[in-house]
Amino acid sequence: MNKKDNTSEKPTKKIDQLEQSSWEVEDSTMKTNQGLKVNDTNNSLKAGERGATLLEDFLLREKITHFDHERIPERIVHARGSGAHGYFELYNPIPEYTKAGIFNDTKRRTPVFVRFSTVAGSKGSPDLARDVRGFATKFYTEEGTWDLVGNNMPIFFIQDAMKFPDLVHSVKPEPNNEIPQAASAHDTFYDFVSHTTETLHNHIWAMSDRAIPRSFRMMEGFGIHTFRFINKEGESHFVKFHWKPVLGVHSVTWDEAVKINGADSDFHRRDLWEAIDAGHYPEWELGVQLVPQKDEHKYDFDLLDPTKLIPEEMVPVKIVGKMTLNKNPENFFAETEQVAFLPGHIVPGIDFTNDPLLQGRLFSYRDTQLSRLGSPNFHQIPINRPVVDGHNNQRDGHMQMDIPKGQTAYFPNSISGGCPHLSKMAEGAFTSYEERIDARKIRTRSESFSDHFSQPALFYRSLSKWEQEHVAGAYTFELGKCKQDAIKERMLWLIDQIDSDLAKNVAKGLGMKVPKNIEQPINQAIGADADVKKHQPAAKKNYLDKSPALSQAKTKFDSIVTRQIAVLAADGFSMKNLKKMKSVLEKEGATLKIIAPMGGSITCDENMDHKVDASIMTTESVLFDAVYIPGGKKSIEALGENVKYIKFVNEAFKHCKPIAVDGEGEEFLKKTYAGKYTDDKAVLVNENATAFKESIQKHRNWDRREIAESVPA
Ligand code: HDE
Repeated sequence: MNKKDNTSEKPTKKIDQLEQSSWEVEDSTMKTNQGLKVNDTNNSLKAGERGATLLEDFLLREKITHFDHERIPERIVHARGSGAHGYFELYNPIPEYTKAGIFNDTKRRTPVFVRFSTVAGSKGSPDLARDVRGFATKFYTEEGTWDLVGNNMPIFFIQDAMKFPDLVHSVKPEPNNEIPQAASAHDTFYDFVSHTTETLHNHIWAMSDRAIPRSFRMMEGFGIHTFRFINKEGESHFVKFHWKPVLGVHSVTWDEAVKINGADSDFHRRDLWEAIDAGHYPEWELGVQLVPQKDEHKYDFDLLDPTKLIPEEMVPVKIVGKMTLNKNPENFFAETEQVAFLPGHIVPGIDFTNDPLLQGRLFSYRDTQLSRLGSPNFHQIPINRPVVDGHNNQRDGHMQMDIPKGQTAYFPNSISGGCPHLSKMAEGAFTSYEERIDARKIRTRSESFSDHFSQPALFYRSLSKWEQEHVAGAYTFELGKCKQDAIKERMLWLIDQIDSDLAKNVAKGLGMKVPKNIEQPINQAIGADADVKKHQPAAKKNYLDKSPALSQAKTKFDSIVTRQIAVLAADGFSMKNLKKMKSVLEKEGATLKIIAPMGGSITCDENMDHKVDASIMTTESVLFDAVYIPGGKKSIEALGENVKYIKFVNEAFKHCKPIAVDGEGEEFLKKTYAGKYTDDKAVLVNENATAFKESIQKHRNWDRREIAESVPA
């Protein structure tokens, strides 16, 4: 993790460009948009002190008209998002695979802007919805802008762009009553999923802990589609992109997610902002899975099918560089809201495949920006401007920000000496990979896309026991929220095709039985004239027993950087105890926050005042990663008299978090559930700070989960 250093880590040209275009004025006088100095922005122009407002009031009209148009349409999906600036650096050149400058020049520090998002909820929806997260990166490269518009799961719900409106309409609030917000747990979504079996793989990921991340900074990212790398010789390799978070992949529990949404619905947004602000810059390594062109048909799945991943055990992820996010936006709207990502923004050395979902996206995103940002000039908005300026004969349009000069706006011309002139491939021009195509024009789905069960089953098999239990809990919750039994039955039958134990567990929770047969054919995502049998999901295959890379239990557990530790204390707490913990945990990058009975400050047993970070009335256990209770007789007595502290610790215990107490803290612990289980490896009584640190590194003690379930918090 890099520490804050404003000058040396500035992502060069892009930030300079943004700063130049930012709204900076030298004198602080208020002026209208036409530069007129304003002497009153509080009162409209009236006919007399108590009279009617005059139509003449151009100051009122300018102010109100601008306000009336402050909102732009929110994104139809991924409306709720948070962004940050940073840069990408390459470890080693890979010219054998791609000629892209960003993958060949280790001296470059390519500026990036990343926007993380949820998918289903609207702009003001809570951060901890069970949902896929968007992970979109704009690389401002010297050869033009490259957008890698991915998610935090390596596969997508559907195989063909034609199904996207159906998918989104099914998961969005139901159209008659606009309920539920930012939630997939309702009939229309499961009606769609249970009839569209290609969704099952992404769906089981959405039922896993990946859908409730601890932080954007602790999520993987994936380009999902198979793209192409093209080298100088014009050779193609298939490539899949992976972002690997340096902090590892960690999540919260569902019970926590529900409570976090109430306690701090900006939890992820705040977490990202505060980490960057504190100089704990989030980092991800970029990895690529490479498949030579000749191996296109080597696998048991189709590389063009976006509902399939390539297990890392079959094609390893080659780490090529690192991204660091080191600057918060100056203005949410100007940057995070107006940023426009397009999968069609690529650079020489990267190209598309015929993945039918990707092909549709190449159309959709430009179209979306036209309606969202309202003009084909959206590339002129500062956040969307490439670091190499465009130069062509496109002209005019809404909100033209440039003043193109000269007499000609066409090609070819002689009046302007042929400018702007064309460039050759050898000079770095983009040319498409010359893929040979010899085909019939046809509206259908390839049979090689019909395996809908093997990879959901592989994913489930690869999870640890606790992860599997969370998946079962999520299915049970989601289906439990559905009203129609027919939908639940279809889902149970489908889950049974993935894993029969999983189906039995879910059925038990629903108070239902797994149906033996289901009215066939179940997959309805086919054309009216299609051969129905041919399009039903193919029999499950087992080409790999397990893919450990898919399990969060196999992630990194070596850091406590940015972990939030609640220190429960009142007047008279032991300073010696707190010092001991602070010196170790803060050195390792964790943040300790004093949670006192009231705001203001408290006095320790050494008679010093300490600023309170939050009163117990204004915060919640779910907002912290671990709890520490220093000793001090008076302090412990005060905590023991306040039921909110007992609830705080009970919840931390329920969520399998590390809890440490020192001195008289042990007395307080006895009043909580944690006090009954002091042999628990993450309940530490009078232990050293290093033991607590190691416990926090492990994120949670999942071995506690059965006992935790019984805690009525
Ligand atoms: Fe998107 N998607 N999408 N999507 N998507 C949008 O574009 C769309 C898909 C993803 O932070 C929209 O600017 C279609 C896959 C992210 O600004 C829209 C299809 C993946 C973001 C759109 C897909 C994504 C979007 C809405 C099926 C992962 C947020 C606003 C063919 C690889 C980007 C906008 C940001 C946003 C369309 C499928 C990721 C409507 C038609 C697959 C991260 O254009």
